[in-house]
Amino acid sequence: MAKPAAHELDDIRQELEAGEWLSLEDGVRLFESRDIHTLGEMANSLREKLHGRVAYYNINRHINYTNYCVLRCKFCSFYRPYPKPGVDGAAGQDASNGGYELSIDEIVAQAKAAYARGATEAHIVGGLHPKLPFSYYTDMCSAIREACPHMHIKAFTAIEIIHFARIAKPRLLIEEVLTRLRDAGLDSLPGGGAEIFDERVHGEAFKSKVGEAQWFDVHRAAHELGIFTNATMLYGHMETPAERVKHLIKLREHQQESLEACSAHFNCVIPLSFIPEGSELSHLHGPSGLDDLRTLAISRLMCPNIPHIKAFWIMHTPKIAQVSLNWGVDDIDGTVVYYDITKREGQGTTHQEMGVDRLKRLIVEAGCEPIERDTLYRRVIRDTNTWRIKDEPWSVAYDPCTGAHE
Ligand code: V47
Repeated sequence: MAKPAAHELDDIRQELEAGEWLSLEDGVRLFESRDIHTLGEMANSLREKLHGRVAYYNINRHINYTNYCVLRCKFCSFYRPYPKPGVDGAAGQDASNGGYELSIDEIVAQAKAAYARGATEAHIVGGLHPKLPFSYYTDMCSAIREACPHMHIKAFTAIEIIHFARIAKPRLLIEEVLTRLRDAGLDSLPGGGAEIFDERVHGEAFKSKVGEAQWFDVHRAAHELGIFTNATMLYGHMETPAERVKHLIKLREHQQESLEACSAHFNCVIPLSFIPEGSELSHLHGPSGLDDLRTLAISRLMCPNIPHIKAFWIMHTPKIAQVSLNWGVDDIDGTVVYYDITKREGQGTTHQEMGVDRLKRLIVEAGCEPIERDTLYRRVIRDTNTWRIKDEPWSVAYDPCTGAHE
């Protein structure tokens, strides 16, 4: 009998089956291959090896405390310049350019409302505000901790942490910033601000933002302190496939160091699909659905030592997030509720909410078992109006009827 013809991706499949890490060249070939079925199938096989048919979601609330930012990143449609005194009027909600900053009371009210509806996580990020003191951020964490004792506070990207170290009086080391925030109630760091780790892309799209070395310094310090973090990759703007693959390789190398030397590490990679609308790069198309699936699958294959791959439905759309559950992804994030940084699902409004029923339906229709997780991927167990984390002695009462989560 004739031997079946060798397939163009056979060698990559063999490397994966042997548990080897794929090279830069392998990753680029996966981006170039027209055989998207084999790519999806290989990513799904690794996903199933790690998580079976389970797919995670969570009940969370995003809070964006300000859109004032000292940076002017070309890909960002969220930032507003801080008003100059006597020119644009007073800072705050009424500023003429759409800028805002929330008071601690407003932030706590948002967190409390979500907690009362059963949310397990507050995801808090904002622009680099030129005026707010470091105490604003520690006060924010301690006030939420007091009002919502078991709510996981996942807050502040690496870029914000570096900003806090600079504005604190006297200046602080990264470790000191993290320790003070943790003492005030911070639990983990989200993965934002990584964009693409490449000098060329950095120079063109987000020149004034701190670079790769400092992003990793913050995550290294967090991991050494036992604080878990996430990692992102913002793709589909000015980068090449090779630059995406190099970014993923840097993440897995850092992860290996943390796994070997630290008590915490990256929990997940979140490839973020660039949304051009409203940004200085609005002339670009942004990634296609196929590019999204390819990038999610390749992220799974390039980073076998990072446990989870998350498709953030706000940026991928619920439809792509659902399909990606068979392309390497095991997590579609959460209820979100309000999201200011990009607007697609909400057709221009910041109210971008997905009910638990819809999250579960997307997962079940994809042939997976929906599991509610907390931020650290521990199982959340719900009764009619209490929730608890497996193996924890406490439980939280909530009222499922006060909102649209159910
Ligand atoms: O840091 C900014 C990106 C990030 C655009 O850790 C854009 O669980 C697409 O990091 N199009 C914030 N993306 C979001 C983020 C995140 C989201 C969900 C979960 C987690 C997590 C983290 O969004 C920014 C930036 O990289 N971003 N502008 C844009 N136009």
